[in-house]
Amino acid sequence: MAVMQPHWDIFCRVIDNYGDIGVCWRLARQLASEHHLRVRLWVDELPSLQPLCPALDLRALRQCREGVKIVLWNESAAVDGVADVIVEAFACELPAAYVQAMAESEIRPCWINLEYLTAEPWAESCHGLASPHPSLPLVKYFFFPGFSPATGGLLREAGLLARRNQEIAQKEMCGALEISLFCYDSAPLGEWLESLANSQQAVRCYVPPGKPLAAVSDHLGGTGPWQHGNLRLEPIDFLSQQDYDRLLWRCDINFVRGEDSFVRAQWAARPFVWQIYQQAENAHIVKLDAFLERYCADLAPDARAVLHAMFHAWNTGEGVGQAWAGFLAARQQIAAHNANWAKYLAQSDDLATALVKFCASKV
Ligand code: TRH
Repeated sequence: MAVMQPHWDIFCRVIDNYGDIGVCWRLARQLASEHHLRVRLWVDELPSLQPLCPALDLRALRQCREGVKIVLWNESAAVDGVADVIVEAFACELPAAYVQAMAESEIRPCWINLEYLTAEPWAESCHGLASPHPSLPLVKYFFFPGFSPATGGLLREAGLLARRNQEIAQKEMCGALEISLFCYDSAPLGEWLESLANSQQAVRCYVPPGKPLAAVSDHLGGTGPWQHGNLRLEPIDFLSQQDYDRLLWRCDINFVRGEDSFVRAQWAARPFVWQIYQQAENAHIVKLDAFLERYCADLAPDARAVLHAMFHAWNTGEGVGQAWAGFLAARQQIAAHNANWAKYLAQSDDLATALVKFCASKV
């Protein structure tokens, strides 16, 4: 007798940028391809998914892509059956009718609130906590991604690091220092671009569309490509998630932002600089420091100071020129550290596996 594949529903509301849908799309694909689950991804805005999934049909209310059923989550989306596991991404609030159907279903589904990534220690104590529904016989569990075995881990596809190593081994040298620049339009580019323009070595910087390109255009005018002293800046297309990984593996240094590209840069194990998503009252700086604390824990004080200076300069706009000079000089040491850091992170279960195990323990 054929065994029914468990059915998972992932709900995602796009707030801004590509982070929410980037995480959900990656998770959905991995659950379907590696864990053989029937996955539906409910998303309230198809255009934000399209750059990540170019084959998406913006007019289709339901469609199947890369093994995932994608449903446009709007007011009229019908609730046609409750899944075995429901992932509510980033507290996006499920439709009331769906929650009611969950409460009425014969076998209670497992309800997960997938949280944003943070290195703050409180995430470890909150990971896996149960939150009973105030009026319905339902329990929601908090699931925190993170950097330690006490959390739900990080998204990492099977064989990712082997594919990375293979690709890096085949890399053809281009002679220039290659940098990818995925940043917000608030990034403090001025001093940094001048440092690169004046560098001894030729620099080639790849600039994705949207905010990164807008930030560069603001400083240099026009739409590029630009040759600025020894620096060449090349606008590139928005890549699929797989091709974006390849770009990170190829580049000598990666500038990343938000959540998902930040994680991918850690798997790439190249030196990287993170622009964190800005929050009110500088809450993001607390998160930045919590990450630096973990990431730099095993480093000698001088290297720790270099990383601290560069990440802070990039996020506050102060002292970028000097911090960059220090970062560049410590590049080899940072690369070695990042290789160890990626190995350490890869000792924990990847997030999809951890989530599958967690849910299995709750039903
Ligand atoms: O787009 P982001 O700034 O997303 C942010 C953060 O996630 C933030 O925490 C969240 O609150 C906010 O959105 C709403 O950065 P992030 O997280 O790196 O997401 C970008 C996604 O786009 C990621 O999945 C990588 C992917 N990407 C590509 O697939 N191709 C590309 O060419 C590029 C540049 C990115």
